[in-house]
Amino acid sequence: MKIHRLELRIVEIPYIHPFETSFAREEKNQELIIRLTSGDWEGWGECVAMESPYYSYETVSTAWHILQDFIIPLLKSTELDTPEDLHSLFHRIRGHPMAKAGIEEAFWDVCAKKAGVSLSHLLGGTRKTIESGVSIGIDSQDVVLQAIETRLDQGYKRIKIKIKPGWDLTIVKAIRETFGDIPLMVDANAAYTLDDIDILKELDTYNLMMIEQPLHHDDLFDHARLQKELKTPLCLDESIESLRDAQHALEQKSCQIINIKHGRVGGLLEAKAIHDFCYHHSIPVWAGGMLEFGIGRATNIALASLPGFVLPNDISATSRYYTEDITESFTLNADGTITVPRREGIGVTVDKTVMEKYTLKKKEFTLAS
Ligand code: OSB
Ligand code: MG
Repeated sequence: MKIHRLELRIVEIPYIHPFETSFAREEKNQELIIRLTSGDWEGWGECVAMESPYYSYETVSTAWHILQDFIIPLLKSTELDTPEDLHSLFHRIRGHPMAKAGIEEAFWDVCAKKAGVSLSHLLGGTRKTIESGVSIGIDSQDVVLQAIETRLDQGYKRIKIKIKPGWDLTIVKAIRETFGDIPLMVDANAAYTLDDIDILKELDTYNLMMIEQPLHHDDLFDHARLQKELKTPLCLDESIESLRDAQHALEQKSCQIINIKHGRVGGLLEAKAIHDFCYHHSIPVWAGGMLEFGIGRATNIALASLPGFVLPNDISATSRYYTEDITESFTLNADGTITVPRREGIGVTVDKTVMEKYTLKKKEFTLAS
């Protein structure tokens, strides 16, 4: 198939609550939305690069640049049949996994629609529902405890809180005192070093499900040293950018659990390869999130329907993030799960009127006639 037209647009939607991590406090989310057509088929992708280079070096602007100036020209009049074909096209472009993943996602959507199956089915998904957890940002103790109570009442299967030096032991202790032994984990987004070993050892006494990415964003070595000192499993997010990273991390015991985000690893093909490897070696994985809009959320859900996603995912109902979204909303089932869309492709419909309302910039490209 040929890709005939492609559209890039930046869409910005405010969060219901500001979201604070160890790297930033943000009031809104910008995503680069990709629409491509092949004949009468339409595919959608959501590039998860953020506005600022704090989680990853990519930004909305670098993704736009890489797509417009390097990836889109390669697609001109090119015949592509599978996501593998797409990868061999942009293989020479180093890095920029989120830009690549965004366009790959739109291509998978078209492939699934043409095949008349859901994205979950095309990926090899086996679950009808996925387990939903919730990620709670840094805030005052009252706000965090209240948020946890609300989310537990709604039925979320586990609570993840963001931590940073100075916001760690006190809040974890308060949560344990208030809510007892709920499924709880912490995510530091690389805010600690091995010099903080005393704090990390103290965190080790709270029966956490895991500690996510405590150390440097690109490290495997120090995490292996830390894991030796702790009984709590370490989970890597930022440090795993490819299957090779996952293999190296597991070989040197840098972690016991992996958070898979297809944007971070350059697409669903690589995400599935990491999943397959971990599944084969009985390493638990779960799907991370980047506060996606409906297109990205639908894709995360399809990915999390694979059998190795055995831990609750950072995939919450739309209402945890936004009052209005560019697709229909995802809701939480009574048992704390979200239903995997069964319709063809990503299984959600983009509301073009809503999307237009939040669009900051757009550009269309004609690739073949
Ligand atoms: O580290 O998992 C992370 C959001 C933006 C950037 C990094 C992270 C996150 C989250 C949000 O934790 C998870 C979600 O989408 O619900
Ligand atoms: Mg994380």
